[in-house]
Amino acid sequence: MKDILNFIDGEFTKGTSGRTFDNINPINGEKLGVVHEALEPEVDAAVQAARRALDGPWGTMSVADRTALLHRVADGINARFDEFLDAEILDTGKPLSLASHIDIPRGAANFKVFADVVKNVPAETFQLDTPDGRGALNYGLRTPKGVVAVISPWNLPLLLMTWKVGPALACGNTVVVKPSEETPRTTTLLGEVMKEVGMPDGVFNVVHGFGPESAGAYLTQHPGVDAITFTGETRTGEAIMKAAAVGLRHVSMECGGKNAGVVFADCDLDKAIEGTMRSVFANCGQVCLGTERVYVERPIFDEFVKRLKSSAENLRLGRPEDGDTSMGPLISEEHREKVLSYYKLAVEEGATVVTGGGVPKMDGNLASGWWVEPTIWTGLPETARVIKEEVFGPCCHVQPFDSEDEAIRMANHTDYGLATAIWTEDLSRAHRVAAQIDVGIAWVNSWFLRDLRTAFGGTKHSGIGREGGVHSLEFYTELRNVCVKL
Ligand code: NAD
Ligand code: 6OD
Repeated sequence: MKDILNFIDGEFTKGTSGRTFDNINPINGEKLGVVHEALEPEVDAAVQAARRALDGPWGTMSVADRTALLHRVADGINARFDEFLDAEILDTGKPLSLASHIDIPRGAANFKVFADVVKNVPAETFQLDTPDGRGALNYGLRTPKGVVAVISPWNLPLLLMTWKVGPALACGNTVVVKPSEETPRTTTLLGEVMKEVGMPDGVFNVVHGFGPESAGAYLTQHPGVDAITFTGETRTGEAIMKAAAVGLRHVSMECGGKNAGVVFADCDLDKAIEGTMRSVFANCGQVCLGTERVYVERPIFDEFVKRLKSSAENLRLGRPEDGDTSMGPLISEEHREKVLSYYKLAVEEGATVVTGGGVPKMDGNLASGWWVEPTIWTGLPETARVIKEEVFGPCCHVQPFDSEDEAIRMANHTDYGLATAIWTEDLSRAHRVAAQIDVGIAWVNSWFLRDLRTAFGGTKHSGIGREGGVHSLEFYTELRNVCVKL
């Protein structure tokens, strides 16, 4: 059993707190090892190391050298692909097929793509006429924000952490990362890759722990942090924004969702079922972009529910490495209690359980893991809590609608605004509906189809700001205008 350590100023360290917490395998509840918790002294050391690194070789490195180094980080992840895969699977229990196609490749791509974005985005320039006729030239100069705190969640640990670290480093910042306490492994492994590829000490630091009274709170409250980029629950985002208000630190917030799928009768039903299945059940429903509310036009409602039920009942729950496993467990016992409480609540609120709703019977030692059944409900009123609150589990409610306007109204009837998936073969309708659902990301006849150059983020309680492509540069740099009188 290998201890999981903090990574500060280029060194792996237990720190001085002496506090550890258990690293648990979600598939069977077994303890895999311990994680060394960072408290104030470790967080302070990490922030100071990150600050020093800004004044060191990292701060003076040319963009060409910096971006080349980030390409080497991506190559370093790919060179140790199987180790990253094993680490992610141990922490999350997700199917190997998912982690090997999505999580780990995206972990590497996040470094390459943003290195290339930084090299290719032109600066803005404006020529100004002046009374003497000689004029002036304005140009925008991007400088790093400084020390960036990255607070990341457990559902796509490497993918979502590097989605922030990639652009932050590409823009010349240094980072202190606080991965989720549930999933410390791949972030720690990235520390090894950073060392191998010659990243200067202090550029990438990792502190482990929880939120309140632990590494998360100490990091976001630290006055040496210039900007905070966060992915996680909306309520946590609110707490972090309060911390960031002191000293007017910049924040980027990628928070929860209660996303609607809208399925029109003119859709290609095979594609709509396949896409809705992925959007509801991928990663055991633990995807912020996932669909928890499905609105289906009445003429195909019964057929849709019948086919979705049959597909859900064909999902194979099992060990990550088994080739036919399509769904893993939830992340933790605590999260399973939360999801099961919604399963119970749905029934209390009057739902018809189409399938699932409980705990599956698993074989052998899997019986002590955090499994739940894929679940589909119908029949809830729009006022039900299960319709309004994010469950973050493998479940959805399916509801009929009779007109485009009604579908749009119901899709928008939520405090969240992250994503939607619209299923129709009528392109005019697709554009019309996409323009009217209040979200940051609208997919048409697809789901989680990502182009990292595009804006990513949410409206309402789903977040503040946009990352992706040039939008990441906007968050991770300050834009200085230089005005040169000619
Ligand atoms: P969470 O908010 O519980 O935790 C996220 C991170 O914040 C963890 O590292 C945690 O330790 C830390 N944290 C908790 N309290 C803190 C505090 N007071 N100060 C500083 N740090 C603190 O979220 P989670 O349970 O890990 O992830 C699931 C949630 O994340 C869901 O709501 C999901 O929708 C959301 N999410 C959103 C996106 C997006 O892109 N919008 C992506 C993935 C997940
Ligand atoms: O693909 C991404 O860049 C991204 N941020 C995905 C978020 C998924 C939420 O669980």
